[in-house]
Amino acid sequence: MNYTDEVIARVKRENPDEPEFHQAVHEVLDSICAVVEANEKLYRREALLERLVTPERQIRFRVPWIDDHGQVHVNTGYRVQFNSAIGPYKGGLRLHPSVNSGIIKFLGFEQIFKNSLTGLPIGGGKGGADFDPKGKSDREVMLFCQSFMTELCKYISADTDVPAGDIGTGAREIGYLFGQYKRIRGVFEGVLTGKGLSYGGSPGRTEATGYGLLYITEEMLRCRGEHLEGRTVVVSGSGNVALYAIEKAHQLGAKVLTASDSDGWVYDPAGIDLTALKDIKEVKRARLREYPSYRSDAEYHEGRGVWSVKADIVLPCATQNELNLVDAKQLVSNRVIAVAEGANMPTTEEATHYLQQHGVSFLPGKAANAGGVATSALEMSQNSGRLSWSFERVDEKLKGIMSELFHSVDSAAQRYGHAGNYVIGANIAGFEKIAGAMLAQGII
Ligand code: NDP
Ligand code: 2IT
Repeated sequence: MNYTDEVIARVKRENPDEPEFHQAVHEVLDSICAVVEANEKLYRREALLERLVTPERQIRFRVPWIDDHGQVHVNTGYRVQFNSAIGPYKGGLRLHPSVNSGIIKFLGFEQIFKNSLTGLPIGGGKGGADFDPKGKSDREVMLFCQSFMTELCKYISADTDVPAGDIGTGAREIGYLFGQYKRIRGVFEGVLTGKGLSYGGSPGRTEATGYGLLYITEEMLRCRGEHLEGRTVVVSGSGNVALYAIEKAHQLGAKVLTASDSDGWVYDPAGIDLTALKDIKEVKRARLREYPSYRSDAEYHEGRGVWSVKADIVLPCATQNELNLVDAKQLVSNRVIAVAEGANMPTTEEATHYLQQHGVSFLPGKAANAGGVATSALEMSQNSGRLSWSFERVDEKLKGIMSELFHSVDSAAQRYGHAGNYVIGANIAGFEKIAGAMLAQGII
């Protein structure tokens, strides 16, 4: 068995019942084979891959909280501090009933390579809880966040581990988490990113993941002599990433036809009305089925189905494994030219291969959605310097980071004889920097 296969088998053996973690490890190790083979003796002696797939630290804790009726609930909180070779652990907190240790590990593992690709000094981490903010009052969400942070604050700080948002964790939750950290630890520091602008947040962080997704997609198209302008786009999701992906797609002259949530999806032939969508999702925290009451020509469908809509560009922005092989076949028959992942691992491995084999340009999430964490790192810089930059300055930096990121991915793919395979390019470019830093720092 070759070294990468041995390590994949070991991960499956030592982390049973964690299919998403197995999937993320398989995708990365499978695509860095050439680099590993070229350095096999050294990597084996240093157990580099075994160390890479083993989190430096995993924290799991009880989160008790009281609902509005006086009933006590208990959730499980997680923080995986995966790899600090190139900087403090950095990555979001997911609040969703599906959260478990395997999901947090897959997200933390992806984050190592994504953060490396940004070119900024941030290590990989992720956390969250199996708490569902949907349908909870503000007070219940606050009590949950305070209880969660009462435990988490023992393990994080501005220089060691800096969490941020992810599914179910937006500005409201970050505010409550920050307040509790400050209260217990007694320090006002950049321990979280995605903060409100009046207390240390960076302009542009809210928009950054969606905007960055469109900046890198445009750069990829530009290198093929094409543009977003005049193109049709399908988007899944209607949360933070999806909303600002739609906004930037429209600003760049494309037309977004769809959005979705976990109940259903909308098709708006005139282009998604972002004001309506923001009102439903950001203001009312309501369901997408309300959309046709704003736009009478739009259709709402229960269940999944955005991938059946014919368009040029596909941006999955909801959750993992939401685009499978059947969907990929549909996209290819619809003559899609590019898929760029706004979400983390939204495309299954077999769907990814099918798309690539059929000439679809495929940008993996660790490259395509890196604008969010990159801007988080810019927020950390501003906090450390006790400064605040303008939106324009942050947005310009984000554009530059996404463009450089695309070219480092593209050139890594070319260097290893896989021109145009951005999965291989992203994994190799992300890995090379991490491997070098891990080797330089000795056996830790
Ligand atoms: P939000 O919570 O703001 O939005 C998530 C969206 O996806 C909602 O529309 C939600 O619908 C839908 N969704 C979530 N889970 C499911 C599910 N199991 N099935 C169907 N639909 C689902 O999260 P974000 O927009 O922040 O995150 C979206 C994706 O982007 C995630 O994969 C996240 O890890 C990734 N990401 C986020 C970044 C960020 O900066 N926020 C940065 C990089 C990646 P509903 O409301 O019905 O649950
Ligand atoms: O998946 C991700 O990159 C995020 N949820 C953002 C992490 C961050 O620290 O901004």
